[in-house]
Amino acid sequence: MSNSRKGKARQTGQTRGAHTEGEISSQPIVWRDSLAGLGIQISSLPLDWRSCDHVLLVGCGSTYYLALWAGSLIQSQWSGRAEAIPSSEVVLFPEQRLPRDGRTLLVAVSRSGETQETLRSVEYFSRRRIGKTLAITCYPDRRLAHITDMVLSTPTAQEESVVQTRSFTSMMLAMATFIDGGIPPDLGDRLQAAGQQLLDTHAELAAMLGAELSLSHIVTLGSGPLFGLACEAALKLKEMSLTTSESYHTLEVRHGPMSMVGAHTLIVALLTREARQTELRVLSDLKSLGATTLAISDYDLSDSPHFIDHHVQLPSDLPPFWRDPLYLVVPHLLALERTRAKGLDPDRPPNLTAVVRSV
Ligand code: F1P
Repeated sequence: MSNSRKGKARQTGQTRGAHTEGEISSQPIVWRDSLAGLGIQISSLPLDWRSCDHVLLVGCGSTYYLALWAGSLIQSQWSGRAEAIPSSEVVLFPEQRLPRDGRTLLVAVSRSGETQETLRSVEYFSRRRIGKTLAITCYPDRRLAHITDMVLSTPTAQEESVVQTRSFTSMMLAMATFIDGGIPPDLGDRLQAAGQQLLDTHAELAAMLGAELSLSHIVTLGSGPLFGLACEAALKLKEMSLTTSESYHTLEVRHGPMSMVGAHTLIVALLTREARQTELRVLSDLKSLGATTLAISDYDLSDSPHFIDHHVQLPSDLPPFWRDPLYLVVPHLLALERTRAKGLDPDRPPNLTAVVRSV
């Protein structure tokens, strides 16, 4: 290829994905706006989930992973039962998957509010009259919001792209508002500042790692609620950059998947405080197999253990689960950069549509 053609190809590669890039980089301001709206909505939501016996959370793809994150968080602070399942499980196996007794709240998460499996799961649940339904969505005017009893929405997070980025992190804030029953004071400004700082500080790291195409296998790890976010990070890399990516509960990677780890593997580890020592030992094992490691934590690792190649530190002074959207910012950038480095278009992943309308 001539130099001028190469230059042109590189330029096209760089400008592809304008929607996705805009959606990723606008997250801080969109979070602040979403929180302002959610503060008003939550004040008139007529239900406290603690008054139920079960909370069942459903979604598809990204929004199922959001449900996994939330289910784990709810369960960690409650003696009732919280469970996240794909919407399709309710549609296909209702007798097995719906609680038989007690008061159940169904929380249906869907960016579009039009995914058939999620609509069908709500319709089925409502027909059974076993409890109330809540929609968490970016579209308060679409069908899901019309068929549920309650809605929390983040319309400013709507997207042009097929792949969910700011919609996901903003719906996490809707879920956090629901779990907390309100919003901590000044959170919008603080989260906006923290998000902007992450974007500014780690753009170069994401570009450098994203361009490292010899890393052809990406494994994302997370324990507890962070497992759902690890799944979402892997899905971004898969959908956008067509990279073989897998997600595991952090210690699970040692039970089989480790056989595939080597110099071609990038480990993206979302680390918890609670399991710090054990999780770091897993990273050390993976490094000794030749993997490159990227750790994302809300604690300091400046003594830089030799087995951590790259570290993203999140602020530790934000309330616990409210800061969780920050875990996804660098994985978003990494997916975007890798997609561009492969000459693909982040706005147009092959084979995917924004909404799956058939069951
Ligand atoms: C969820 C979904 C995902 C898919 C893609 C587009 O839709 O279809 O299943 O992986 O990211 O979104 P929704 O119900 O959240 O609108």
